[in-house]
Amino acid sequence: MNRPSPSAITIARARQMLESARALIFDVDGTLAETEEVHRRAFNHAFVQMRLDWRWGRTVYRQLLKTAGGKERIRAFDRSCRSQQSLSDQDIIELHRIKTSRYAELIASGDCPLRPGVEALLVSARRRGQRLAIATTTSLENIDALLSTALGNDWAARFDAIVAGDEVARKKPAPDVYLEVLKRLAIPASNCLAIEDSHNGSVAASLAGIPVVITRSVYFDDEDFSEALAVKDLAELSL
Ligand code: XBP
Ligand code: MG
Repeated sequence: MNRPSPSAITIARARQMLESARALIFDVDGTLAETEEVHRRAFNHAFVQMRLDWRWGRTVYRQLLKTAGGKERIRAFDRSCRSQQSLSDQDIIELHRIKTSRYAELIASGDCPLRPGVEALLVSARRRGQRLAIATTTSLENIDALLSTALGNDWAARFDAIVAGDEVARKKPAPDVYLEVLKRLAIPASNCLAIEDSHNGSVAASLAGIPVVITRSVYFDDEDFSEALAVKDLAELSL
């Protein structure tokens, strides 16, 4: 008798969790779309505009992604490359503003589509009567840039709750964004499913008591997700 492979078991289990959850809570960056490469380009654009001799290559950025939050990432990098922080909080806010503006321009070009299986899952979930939510570290501005390009200007109508990083006290891996989504949905954590791509996101959802399915993204393709169900992408779970 042919035993199912571990990946077949994982896919079957993840598919069952996706179908039976009362609400699906999506991370954004790396999960809905491979946006981190666009973020990285936008950061580098902002460094040039602010006349900083910084440039984040892919290898450095992969490490910097361990810090959730663009402003927090800039601050962490600044502290790592100088004995004391040289950028003021105002500098960081201005740098991040320039970066966010450039990110929106790059996303509007249409070069960053939703990942395989994402839109089909949003449609099938709605058809099953499931609630949909977003729990992300990025800003509402960035979510709007991505989803208005990918889903149209009425994209927000698809979601029952949308919580962005700056709306809560602590960013991932703290559970704050997920706890706020649960509050707005008024659904128990165990009846929901979080869909994530990073260790920070998996920890944040788990701390909120929410089961997690990982969809591997480019910048976290080598991450150890032994504590969660990990699939290559949501197209494997097309229902
Ligand atoms: C990923 C992040 C964000 C983005 C950059 O968020 O950590 O900080 O890298 O966006 P997600 P900002 O939880 O969606 O994976 O510069 O707006 O923070
Ligand atoms: Mg992510």
